[in-house]
Amino acid sequence: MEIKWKKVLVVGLGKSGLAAALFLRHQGAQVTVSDVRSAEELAKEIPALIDEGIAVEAGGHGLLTFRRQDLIVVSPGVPVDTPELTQVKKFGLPVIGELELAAHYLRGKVLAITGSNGKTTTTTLCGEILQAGKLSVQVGGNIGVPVIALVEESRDDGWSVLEVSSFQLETTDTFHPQIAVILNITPDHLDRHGSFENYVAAKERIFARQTAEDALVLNADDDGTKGAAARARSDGGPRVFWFSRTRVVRQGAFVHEGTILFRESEQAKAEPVLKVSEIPLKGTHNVENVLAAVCAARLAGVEAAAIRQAVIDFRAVEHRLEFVTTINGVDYYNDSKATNVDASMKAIASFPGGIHLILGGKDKNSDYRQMRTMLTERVRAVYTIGAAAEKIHTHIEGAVPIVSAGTLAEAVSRAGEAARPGEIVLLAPACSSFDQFENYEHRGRVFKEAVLARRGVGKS
Ligand code: UMA
Repeated sequence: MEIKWKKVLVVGLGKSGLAAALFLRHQGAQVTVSDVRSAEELAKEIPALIDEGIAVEAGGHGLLTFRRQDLIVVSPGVPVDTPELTQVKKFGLPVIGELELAAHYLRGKVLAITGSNGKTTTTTLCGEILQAGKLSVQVGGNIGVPVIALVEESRDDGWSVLEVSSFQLETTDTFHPQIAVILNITPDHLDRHGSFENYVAAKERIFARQTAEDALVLNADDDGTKGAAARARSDGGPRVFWFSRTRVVRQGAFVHEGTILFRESEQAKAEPVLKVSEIPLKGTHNVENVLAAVCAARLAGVEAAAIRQAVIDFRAVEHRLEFVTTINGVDYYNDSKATNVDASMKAIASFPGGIHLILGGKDKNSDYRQMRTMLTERVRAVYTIGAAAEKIHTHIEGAVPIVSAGTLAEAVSRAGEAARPGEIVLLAPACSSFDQFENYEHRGRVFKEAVLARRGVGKS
């Protein structure tokens, strides 16, 4: 991709936009960034950009700014149907995402992981396993480090382990991972993609450029990913490997009599990797994440013994069913990354019962009625917060007692007071955080602070 002297607009000045703008500038492009936030809100970012000779349009997107470019690079959080983008696409102006830009420059091999849930844990785990296998590895993507920021350090003989979201995949064209993993597909981000079909289509772009030399790892226990196999195999697509918690698969990773095994091909003998009881993470969904990581890591060439040790040494990722502390016999768990209904249900299913559950935030056009049976069976009370509280109340009324808490601090306080020794207070909100917080990490930190502030409360 020849960028030198080209006029390039970067849309969105978050982590991805900032990294993309600086990268493009260093490649010799004439760069402008455009963001809907005001100059005051961008006060921290603007001076560094001006110093680099990057022009900034703050407080909104101007159609003229968009039309003057040779190329437009969009941040993942910017919808592709933003009016200015729709307009310029009509004139044939190329519009690509930050991941696509990075794909043109990234050296070495790529292991990319997508899915509605489990991406962050599986990506982190894969990174640690590849490292344990003595491979040169860097980890990034939706996990928090823009892929474009990995380009400089990437090596021809190294691996980039990338968490990739539907937002990032939607705007890719040449992105080509040697190993792609789809963990599961359940409804999420319907507000952005418009329909479940569009969301699935965005996720499936992960294997659009794969060839017979590449591998696609799919979840045999997940209805959402099954259709992908047929679509991937057509036209000389990748070899498909499966992982399953419940059945023996022809090629891939599976559980048999409490042991995780890997089989490279239908003809090969299955080799034991580790025992399910050795996995240090809670919940059956984490067994699936480990299975996916085992499969991907074996395909990348890591020996079974190194995989086993890395899994045993692995600890929960922050904000993913993270144990916070025990106060007066009550265990507090932070699953702020449970930003959709399916993730929240997986968190609930990790405990037998006695759960005081904090739900709510910014709704994503979700159906919370699916949770009713599980709430009745395992949850003592739900504490609602944020903008989605009323909708959640309507959807789950009658299934479980509901406390309208409003804020996270209030929810922690009410749940902490109600919970008896041996019970659980769980933040698994089933919504995104942007109504009350900067992001899910911020929400998780506020939760943990509120929990830790309860130490000493109720003690005589
Ligand atoms: N903006 C505009 N115009 C718009 C919309 C937004 O100018 O129409 C501006 C905002 O004012 C803001 C900037 O765009 O200044 C934000 O861009 P962004 O939302 O792409 O945020 P980044 O900081 O670049 O973070 C992105 C991912 N964010 C999203 O996909 C929403 C981060 O994933 C990711 O970690 C980061 O790139 C690095 O790769 C977060 C996320 O919530 C964790 N992801 C979703 C999820 O996991 O469910 C997909």
